[in-house]
Amino acid sequence: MALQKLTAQEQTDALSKLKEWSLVDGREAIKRTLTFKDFNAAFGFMTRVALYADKADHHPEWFNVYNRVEVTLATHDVQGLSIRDVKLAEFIDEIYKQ
Ligand code: HBI
Repeated sequence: MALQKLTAQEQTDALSKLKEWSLVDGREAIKRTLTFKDFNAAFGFMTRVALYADKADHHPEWFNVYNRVEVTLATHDVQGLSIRDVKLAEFIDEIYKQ
């Protein structure tokens, strides 16, 4: 089945579960900022996410400076949010907790 864009209700439901994420102003995308003890930890996190993203063929838009990583998720193919963004956000939350 083709990738579907989340409906407004599905977006609301997803964001109610993804409590650390927020909508990007003026864009159907979600964002979260994560901080780590140092750059090594931040880059290690990014490496884990990168491997997941490449396997899932769904890549984050992100910015890193030292121990901070700002992540934005959206699905270009549907010009909005899809289940892939929810799954990637869940993965990010899971490994960030570890
Ligand atoms: N990553 N975030 C994101 N959104 C996409 O639509 C996307 C992607 N990675 C690869 C990908 N699409 C491929 O399916 C091609 O559309 C580039």
